[in-house]
Parts: sequence; structure tokens; C-alpha cells
Amino acid sequence: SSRKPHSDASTPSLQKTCPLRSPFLLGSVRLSFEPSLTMNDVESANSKLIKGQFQPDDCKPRQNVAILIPHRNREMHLLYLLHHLHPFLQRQQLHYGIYVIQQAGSSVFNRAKLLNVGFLEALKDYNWDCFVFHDVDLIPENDHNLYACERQPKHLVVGRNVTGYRLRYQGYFGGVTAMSKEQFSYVNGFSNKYWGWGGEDDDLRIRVGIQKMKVVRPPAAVGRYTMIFHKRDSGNAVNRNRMRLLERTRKIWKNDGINSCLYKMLSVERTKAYINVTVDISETN
Ligand code: UD2
Ligand code: MN
Repeated sequence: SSRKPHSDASTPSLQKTCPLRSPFLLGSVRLSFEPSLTMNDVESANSKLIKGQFQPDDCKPRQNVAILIPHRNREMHLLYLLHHLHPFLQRQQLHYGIYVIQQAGSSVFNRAKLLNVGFLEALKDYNWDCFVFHDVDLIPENDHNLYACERQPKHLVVGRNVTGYRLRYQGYFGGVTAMSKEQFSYVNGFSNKYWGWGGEDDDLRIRVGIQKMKVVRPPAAVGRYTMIFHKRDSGNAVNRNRMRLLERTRKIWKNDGINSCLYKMLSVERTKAYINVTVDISETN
């Protein structure tokens, strides 16, 4: 061939790039929620995982993707998600790592700040191209829903079982979103100021708009999720301040985000099925 390999000397192999469309995709898959499922089951069903990461062995993946899951006290949901997500992502031929960001202590939950921490900590491991911000209780139903980044921020949840698979509202940006490292950096990440339920996803959406970026979505037939039924957690009461915060986003976003995210790392454990980052985020600024 007349084409020069584009890799440099440090690249171990001259593997071909994975195809644009993976040959392993199945489309819509049946989900299962066995009450007896254990972490052992998940680990032994996914023999190719190494410390929460996977890499295809037959081609060079098109993107390196960090999945970030904010978490506290939803162990069974986490198990069901990992059970489905690993084979799903492997069929997509991605190099990926799954990070679970655990909020330590019992102060009010802060989903957005946990995701900022996940972004900053994951980049210490590897120079990920793409970040998927993922609720613990949303299971993707169709593997054509690619967990990869596009030229614009992507919202992957077009519909959920609980809402008749319809988009909740025009500007909706919650649940599962994918942004490249650059896109997330342009908007200075999430706000750190949303304690409790609600608003943080709308805030990110405003930031995306300020940067003149446009949200893209997969087709409705593909962007389908099952949300595991749950009640509002204790420690995550509705944030009554959220409307006021949303009015201030344009004024403060430059100084409220990944560049102002204060936290205390408590531990990083690398198990086979995920990287467990435990953090104290109670410090505010
Ligand atoms: C919606 C959004 C979610 C977020 C939230 C408001 C969808 C599908 N999801 O979710 O992205 O914007 O509203 O904050 O629209 N969590 C824990 N432990 C807790 C509390 C929360 O692990 O004690 C995590 C977990 O990953 C959960 C996520 O935070 O999935 C969002 O919390 P939720 O599921 O209670 O809120 P929900 O379903 O209304
Ligand atoms: Mn939920």
C-alpha cells in the first residue's frame, strides 16, 4: 500500500482502525433484572476486563471513552447497569473505562459536582477523548446508541419506558450525555452549586448554548432506555434554589465549574468491573 502508517514509533501495533459500524451490534436487546445477580456474576461474564477498562484486541478503537456514574447507595442499580453496559460497550468496539464516583458522607447529594470530579480524576489515568455522564438507573435498550462523542454535545436519552419513550421537553439534557474532552472544557464542566435534585442538567445545557454548540440526539428508535423504578433518595431533596441558580449561569459559569471544583479524594479502588472513586465534596466555594 502507498499509505504511510499514521502511527508514531510509540504505538505498539499497526492495527487497523475499527470499522465505522461495528459488526457485533445486535440492535434492541432484551434486558434482565435478576434479583440474585452478584458482582461475581458480572466479573466472570466479562473476562476481558482489566481494572474497569476494556480494549478490543482485533482493531484500533475510534474513541477512548470514560463512562462516569455519580453514585451513592444504589448498589443494586449499579450492578444491573454494569451487567448490561459492559457487553453493550464491547459490542461497540470502544476502548472504555467505567468510573463510579461515590459521594462520601451523608450531606446533600450533588450529581454535577461528582461528575466534575470524575472528569478530573479520569484524566489522571488516561487522556480520554470522550466522556459519558451516566445516571446509575438508566439501562440502554439498543446498542446502535453509540457511546461515542460527536462534533456537538450528544444527549442519548430520547425516551424512557416511564415516559412513554417521548422526549420530556425541548431543552432536556438529563440522564445520559456524551461530550468530548474539548466540549466539556469549553463550558467549564458542570456547575458545582447544585445540591439536591434538579437543575444541574439544564445548567449544563445553558453552558452548551453559550458556546454556540448545538445538542444532537440519536433517532428515537435508538435512544431508548429503561429506568429502574425508584423513589427520590433521602439526601437528595428537590433543590428549591435551582431556578435562581439557572438565572445566574450566564454570569458565573466561567468561575464555577471544573476550574473551581474543590474536593478531597478519599480512595481509588480498581476492581475488575469498575474504578471506584470515593470523594468528599462537602467543601464549597
Ligand atoms: C433526573 C435526570 C438526572 C438528573 C436528575 C436531577 C433523567 C433520566 N435523569 O433523574 O440526570 O438531572 O433528574 O438531579 O432525566 N444518585 C445516587 N444516589 C442518590 C441520589 C442520586 O446514586 O442518593 C445518582 C444516580 O446516578 C441517579 C442520579 O444521581 O441516577 C439522578 O438522581 P435520580 O435518579 O434520583 O433523579 P431522576 O431519576 O429524577
Ligand atoms: Mn433516576
